[in-house]
Amino acid sequence: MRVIAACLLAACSAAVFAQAAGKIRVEEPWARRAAAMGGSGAGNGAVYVMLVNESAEADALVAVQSDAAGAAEIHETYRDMGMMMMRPVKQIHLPAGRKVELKPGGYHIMLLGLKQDLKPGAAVKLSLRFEKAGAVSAEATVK
Ligand SMILES: [Cu+2]
Repeated sequence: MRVIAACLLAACSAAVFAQAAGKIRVEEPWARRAAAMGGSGAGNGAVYVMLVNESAEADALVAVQSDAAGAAEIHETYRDMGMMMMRPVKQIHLPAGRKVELKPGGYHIMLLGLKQDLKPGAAVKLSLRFEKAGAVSAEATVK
């Protein structure tokens, strides 16, 4: 315990800060099955998460991968003629030092062609790729 404390206070702190630079924190990812749109077997899901850009540089979420689905896309929700629609976007901009929340009615990660049943409590593994921070793995809890 004493060794760890000394380490944190002295030499290691520089290393810890260096490691944190250019990093994106992926907070509390969660997933749910998407409302059925037609009766196409496999079904889709959506993942929501808080992305925290802890670096002094802007970054962007540019791609997502998940073994739980045939494909994963970054989507935004928009309203057209009073209907809630969604469409893929190339990226989600993450300003330096800011949080961007992916949430119902806004940005989300779309899981297309689920290979895994999204049962509440189950975990969905994801890999989020950021323009500067690179790949960050995350595990979303199904709600
Ligand atoms: Cu979507």
